[in-house]
Amino acid sequence: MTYTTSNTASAQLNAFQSLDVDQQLALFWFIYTEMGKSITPAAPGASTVSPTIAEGLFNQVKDLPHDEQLQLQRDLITHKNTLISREYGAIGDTTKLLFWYLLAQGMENGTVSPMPEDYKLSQEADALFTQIKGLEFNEQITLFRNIVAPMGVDPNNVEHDSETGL
Ligand code: 45D
Repeated sequence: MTYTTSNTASAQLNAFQSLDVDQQLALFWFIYTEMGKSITPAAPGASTVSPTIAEGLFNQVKDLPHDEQLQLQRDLITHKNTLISREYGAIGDTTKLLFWYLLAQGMENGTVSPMPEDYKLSQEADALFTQIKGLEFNEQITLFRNIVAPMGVDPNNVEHDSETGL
């Protein structure tokens, strides 16, 4: 897979990916709380998104116990070869973004395991958060798409995993 990244965004992409898994999740959550209101699933450009596919994947997650919901989000970031990771890896980048958005909404409305109330970002993650807030809206979207694109497992490009049998 190839991704196009602007120069500014790629520094932030590297910084994001160097955070540990939980800090990535936590920062992504804070990003959602910051900009969630300005995201409208009917935004222009929605043509490349497949809402039904994002919802189908989300519905599988929604029905899982809370600890498994958290684990599978960690698995997406660490590219663990699971069924959900593979399904995720097979969908388009903007649809991946919509899937994360649905997860965040689920965390807000109680269908997905929520954030602890008093969670604090690490200094590193918080510094990156400040930078991201300073980006233009379009740069932010590009960055988020580049963050979610490589997550999960590309089912066409992975070795057999004896642990999961996939
Ligand atoms: O206890 O073109 C920790 C569309 C540890 C439309 C944790 C769009 C402690 C078409 C790990 C912290 C809308 C798709 C717990 C465009 C602990 C279109 C858990 C744009 C519980 C452009 C943390 C879409 C967890 C956009 C589980 C811009 C954190 C979408 C989870 C943006 C965080 C989506 C999540 C964003 C964050 C989603 C799920 C920013 C999701 C963020």
